[in-house]
Amino acid sequence: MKKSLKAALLVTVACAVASPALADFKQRNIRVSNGIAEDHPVHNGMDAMQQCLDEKTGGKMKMTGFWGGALGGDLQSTQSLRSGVLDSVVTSSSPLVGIEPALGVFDLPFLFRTNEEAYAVMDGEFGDYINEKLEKVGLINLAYWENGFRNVSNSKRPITKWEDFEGLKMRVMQNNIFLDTFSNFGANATPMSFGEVFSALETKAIDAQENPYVTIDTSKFFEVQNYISETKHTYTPFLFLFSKPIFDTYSPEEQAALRDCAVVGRDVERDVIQELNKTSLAKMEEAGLEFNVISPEEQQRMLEKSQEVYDTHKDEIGADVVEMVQSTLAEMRAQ
Ligand code: TK8
Repeated sequence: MKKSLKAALLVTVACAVASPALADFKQRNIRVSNGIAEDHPVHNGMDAMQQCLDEKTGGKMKMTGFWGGALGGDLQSTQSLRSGVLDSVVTSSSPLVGIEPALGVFDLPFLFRTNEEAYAVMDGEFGDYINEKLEKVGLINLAYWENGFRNVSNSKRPITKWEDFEGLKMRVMQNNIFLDTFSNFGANATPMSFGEVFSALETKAIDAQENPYVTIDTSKFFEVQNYISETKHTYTPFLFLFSKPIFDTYSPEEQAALRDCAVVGRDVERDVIQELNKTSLAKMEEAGLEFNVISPEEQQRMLEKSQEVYDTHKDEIGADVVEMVQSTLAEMRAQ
């Protein structure tokens, strides 16, 4: 055999061994819509996810992130997924309760106490159960990423007890559980999409908003706020959603690569958030914001005050759904 032919054959054989299933992957250009800014840890997670996809697919599946709501807000992008005109979105679960009411369970105030509790619920059977419900409304949740525990910022005063919310003009997500939670504390709560928050704070149309530290930092809300109070009133997941109509046209290998690599990205994203939480808070204090932490006793008072919010929303979320999470948590806490 001629030397060059032999060499060529060897290369072909080597490639076939290294990546036996490359034929199962097509060139894919996946648009990923994000409401948050480009320097949010979701970006680090997506880089890790991309590297994983490159390895699995020989560089065939490519994601492009769009940031700051460039492709539309959370709700709008999610609707575009359902109709198959957009591939993917990383969104908080909260604005989607109109599409899937069971997601409202995550919005119940003071449900989770730690990240570990949230991870155990989301990454386990319960998370799968919610994912099945999402599939029925045209959405594939590749994995639960993190937005995180939410804290309150405002331009008026420190929040040390629920009475301090009295009369605060407060932006809440487009979600009735949040609306009721803060109205119940006496705030003048207004639902608003994320993309409108900065200018509403800047023009003083609103006094207050609530989000995880890293989101308050990267979306620059702290630049137009004076107080930051650690309330940890809710843990909000980010869902890494994929359009079911588009997902259904992918090969099983492509689908598995997306799911597996979304988990790789999730772990990186969660880690980077834990790191950045500290730096984000330090940066905000350095910028002159007054910082306080509400006491565990006050958190308990807020939870008790919020029982009526649980009662009002339990049925629409699904009593079984709420009980499933509560019993998982009770088990964890008993250990
Ligand atoms: C980003 C949002 C945001 C959420 C909100 O798209 O709306 O306040 O917490 O992080 O999903």
